[in-house]
Amino acid sequence: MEKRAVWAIIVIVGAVFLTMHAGHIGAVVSGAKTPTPVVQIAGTGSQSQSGSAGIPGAGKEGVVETFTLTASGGQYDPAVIRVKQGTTIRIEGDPKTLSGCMAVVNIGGDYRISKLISREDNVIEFIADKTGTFPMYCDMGIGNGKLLVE
Ligand SMILES: [Cu+2]
Repeated sequence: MEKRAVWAIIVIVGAVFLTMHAGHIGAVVSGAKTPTPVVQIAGTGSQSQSGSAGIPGAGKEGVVETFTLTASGGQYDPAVIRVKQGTTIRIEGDPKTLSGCMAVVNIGGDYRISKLISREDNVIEFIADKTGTFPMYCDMGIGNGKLLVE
């Protein structure tokens, strides 16, 4: 391959990478502001009784807590989603701020959730049936979120 062609590929790949991870690079440039502490405390999320009685493992049967997930500077907000075991968690992702690799929301550990948030499909819903602290991160392994199930 011609040298010029090789350089063109390097430049294109670099540009794509920068676009994908603009949020993170922005965070690094702006001095990576310290993550906000616990924003969501159990009970402050909008709670509603749904008709979903009889959910397997439900401790707080039928309780649905809804969280709106946004991102800025490579950090998810709320940084911590905290619920009681058995709660149905409904995460409504904001497609405007969840862009690039931040659009892929992963919840690790035993939950193994991975979801691409889009305008058409922005909801992650599951039952918090396992207790513990689980990392919530983007497709690049950043985002610094946490799911706390007590
Ligand atoms: Cu990312």
